[in-house]
This record gives sequence, structure tokens and C-alpha cells, in this order.
Amino acid sequence: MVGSLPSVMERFGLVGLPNAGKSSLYNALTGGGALAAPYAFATKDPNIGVAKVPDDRLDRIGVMSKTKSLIHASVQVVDIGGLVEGASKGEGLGNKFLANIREVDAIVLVLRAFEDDDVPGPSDPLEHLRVVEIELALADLETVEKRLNQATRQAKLDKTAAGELEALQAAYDALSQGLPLYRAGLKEEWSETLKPYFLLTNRSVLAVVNVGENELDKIPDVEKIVRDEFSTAGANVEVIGMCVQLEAEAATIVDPVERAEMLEGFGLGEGALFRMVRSAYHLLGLRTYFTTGEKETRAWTFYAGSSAPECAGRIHTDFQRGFIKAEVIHWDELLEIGAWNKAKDVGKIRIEGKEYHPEDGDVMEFRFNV
Ligand SMILES: Nc1nc2c(ncn2[C@@H]2O[C@H](COP(=O)(O)OP(=O)(O)OP(=O)(O)O)[C@@H](O)[C@H]2O)c(=O)[nH]1
Ligand SMILES: [Mg+2]
Repeated sequence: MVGSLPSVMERFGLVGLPNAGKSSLYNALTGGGALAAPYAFATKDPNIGVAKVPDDRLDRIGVMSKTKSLIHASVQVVDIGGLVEGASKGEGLGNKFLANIREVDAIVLVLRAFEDDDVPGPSDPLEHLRVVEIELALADLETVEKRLNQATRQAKLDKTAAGELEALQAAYDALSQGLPLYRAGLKEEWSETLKPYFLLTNRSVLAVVNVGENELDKIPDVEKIVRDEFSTAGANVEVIGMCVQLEAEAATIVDPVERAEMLEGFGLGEGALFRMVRSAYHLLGLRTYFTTGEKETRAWTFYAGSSAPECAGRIHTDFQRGFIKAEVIHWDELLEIGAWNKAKDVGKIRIEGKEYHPEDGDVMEFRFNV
């Protein structure tokens, strides 16, 4: 969606079978205290928290400006209760569960691959995927079926309803084969037409495969198995393998150097959490611009495709209303020059007007008048 931004943060929801590791992942992302326990439906009501979006560019601009305060972009994470076979017919947490999913903007499927005798449930990620997708698709099928009947009647009276009928028919065909819409290859305009129905599977998806702590070397293989499964229907779904337990333990280490050492010790590089949050952020259609100064250096979130005044409005509505112009330079060029004022002196700060569409990584200052 391009246009005015909602006052609430964009949110993604963690969806999967019981004991997949959703609450553990939520805790790792938000530092939150959600109950993670080895029994089904440990989570009943959703936990909602905020995850910081790590950004190396922000850190570097902050150092350049000798800034006192560094503020990251953030997104909301919702930890949803586990789903079981039959959820679309009311089994387990049933409808409550489905309602919670309707409220998120993008879905992160958490698929379990770890084995642990103390934690019940299957450890085959494809089995997790199969059950989750069938239930989501069945729930959507029910909605679409009702709408399709209405739209068929309506289309006979009103020719303008034909487009909607076509979109619903395409959705019906995919869903009745058990195929979620995010991997049905629907035309962009059909997905748009279907938006008002708040279908569960008509939204972006990312998959996390939770691999056991003693099988870290298998991460690439497991990722590939799940990725291949998605691509059978021609869908391009990003798949990130990680050991949620280890990532969660690392996340509790406050000192960044110690944390990096622990992850490095397991051969996990910077860890997969960072990569996951960045992916989720992009999946939500979000981009970042920066403001910088001695007092504060900050990452601001905007929707891909927004105009400069809309981006300014992220800081304050006055900035949008009274927008005059933006002073802009891309982050890497600014770093190379070494200071905002110097960049200005050498004529590298561009002046952009209302029609400008900021790019991810722009550093900006706004001029406004109210
Ligand atoms: N061995 C091992 N255990 C894990 C891992 N990730 C999670 N667990 C354990 O698995 C159990 C279930 O994890 P949760 O995070 O509560 O799972 P959930 O998906 O939130 O489960 P529900 O809320 O019941 O749907 C807990 O006891 C976790 O400690 C892992 O990578 N390895
Ligand atoms: Mg849970």
C-alpha cells in the first residue's frame, strides 16, 4: 500500500503447529517473556512485541556523525497460538487462531525440524508445512465460496462485478486444490481485488525452519528441502533455517561482542535472527531512510514507492503538510565524503521536491513551513 501511513506499526505474525518454536522465536526477536513450553497450546492469547530492525548502515552513519543517540527502525511481532489439523473446522484454538492471523500484515511460517524426545510433535518440516497450509487454505476456501456465490448472482445484474468474479474464481480454483494463494501465482490485480476479504493466505509469507542445536551443519540441506517444496507451484518463498533455541540464547547476551563470540563459536556468523527480521521488513514492503546529526541518528520506515512528503510525514504530520523540499544524499556517498556539511559544500546534497520518491538508504533533511 502506498499512501498515508497507519499510526500503528506494521506487524508480522508467527504461525505454525504447536511446539514448533514460535514463542521461543518471539522471545529471541523481542526480548519478550512469552511462555515457551514443551506442550501444545502453551500460547493461547497472542503475544505482541516490537523487534528492532538491525541496520549496519545506521551504525556507520551514527559513527560518522559522532551521534549521541542511535534509533533503529522497528516492526511488530505477533506470537500466535499453535494450529492443529482441523483448525479451520474449529479444532484446537480454531477460529480464535484464525482471527489472530487476519490481523497481521505478513506471515512467518515456523516449521519444526528439531528432534527432542521431551518435546512432543512431528519434526518433519514438510509435515508441518502440509498441515498449516491445508488449514489456512480450507479457511480461505470457505470465505471465497460464499463470496463466489454472491458475486455470480451480482455479475448477472452488474457488469462491473465481472473482475471480482474472475479473481474469486481464480482463488477458488487454487484453494480447492489445497494451494494457499501466496503460492498460487495469482495476478497482482486479482490479489488487490481480494484484499477486502482479509483472506489468510492472500499475504506475503516467509518460512523459518527450526533446526536442532546438534544438527547445525544440516541447515543448508533442510532449507533447500523446504524451498524446493514451495517452488513446486512456482512460488518464490524465502526460507531461513536456524536453530531457534541457540539464537534465543544468544539474544539474551547483552554485550554485543560476547554475543558475536557465542554465535561465531557455533559457526553461525552474525546469527540468522538479523537476516530474518530484515527479510520480514522487506516482505512487509518497508524501506528505510535516515536522518543524522550529533544529537540523534535515526532510521525511519516508509512504504516502498512513497513520495518525499509522505516520508516526511513519518517524522511529524506537520512535515508532510508543510513540506517544501528535501535535502538528500545516498548513505554510502555521504559516508565516503565523511560529513553532512562537507557534502553540502562540495554540492553533493541534492534538493528534491514533492514529486521525489525516496530510495532505501537515502539520508534526508526536510524543509517545511506550517
Ligand atoms: N531442543 C530444542 N528445543 C526447542 C527448540 N526450539 C524450541 N524448543 C523447545 O520446544 C518447546 C516448544 O517451544 P515453543 O516456543 O513454546 O513452541 P510454540 O510454537 O510457541 O508452541 P505453542 O505455543 O504450543 O504453539 C519448548 O520447550 C522449547 O524450549 C530448538 O531449536 N531445539
Ligand atoms: Mg507458543
